[in-house]
Amino acid sequence: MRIDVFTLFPAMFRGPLDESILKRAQEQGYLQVEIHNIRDYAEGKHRITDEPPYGGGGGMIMKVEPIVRAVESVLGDDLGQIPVILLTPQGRLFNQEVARRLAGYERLALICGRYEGVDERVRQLVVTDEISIGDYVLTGGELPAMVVIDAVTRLIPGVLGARWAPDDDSHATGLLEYPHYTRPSEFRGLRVPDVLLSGDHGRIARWRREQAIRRTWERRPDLLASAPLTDEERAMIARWDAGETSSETDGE
Ligand code: 9D3
Repeated sequence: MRIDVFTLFPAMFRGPLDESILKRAQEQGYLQVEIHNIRDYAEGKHRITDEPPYGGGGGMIMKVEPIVRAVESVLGDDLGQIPVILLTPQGRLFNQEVARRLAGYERLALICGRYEGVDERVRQLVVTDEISIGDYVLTGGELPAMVVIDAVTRLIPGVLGARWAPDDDSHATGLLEYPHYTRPSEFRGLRVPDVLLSGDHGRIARWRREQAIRRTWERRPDLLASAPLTDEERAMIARWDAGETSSETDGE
């Protein structure tokens, strides 16, 4: 996949893209990220990229010409075939389903909003989708663009290695993860649950499943409505809802 990023702060992308899985995905040819400085497409002695809004109101607005010139010159004839995504607080909320959809494209373009936002004509001329990563206020679209790149890249077949199926992870099963442990088996008096040392893979799988459901019930009950659960599992949740304590269900 090739991702073209349009930003006023290209240096922000260096660190995250040059480490770990994103770095390896680029080295191995699964991912190509091209960072474009919108300022390079601004004209005039001062290469101005933002101006105060018509009608007043304070703050600054990103000018239309540099952004449209940048996107048109990089995408060329492919404009119209490639999703051009504006990162903005006004966008649709990003989630795993959106990540999976975007991972199906061979190319994406991401425009990072800054200041109070972009001139509305950017939307009319080049933007096909708008994404927000959540209901909190950031300083611009750069960190959100990195979030999108990260979430999409790990879904590209081969990036996580053949042994790892990304659909095993929590937001794909619809549940939070069960508790994980590794050596040592005891640390400061805290023991790893015996079941995990038992070697009984059937029991381990049942314990993990129940823990995942329990954790989701405690922390993210909203996820349970759409999680794929058996009738038996729904009955177990109903007992928890009815006020049964965990000590009553923990003992075997
Ligand atoms: C007073 C109205 N503000 C909107 C909440 C103005 C405003 C604040 C922050 C306009 C832009 C920004 C910068 N944020 C982004 O560009 C942004 C963002 C975010 O702030 N939260 C979650 N996702 C995103 S994607 C882009």
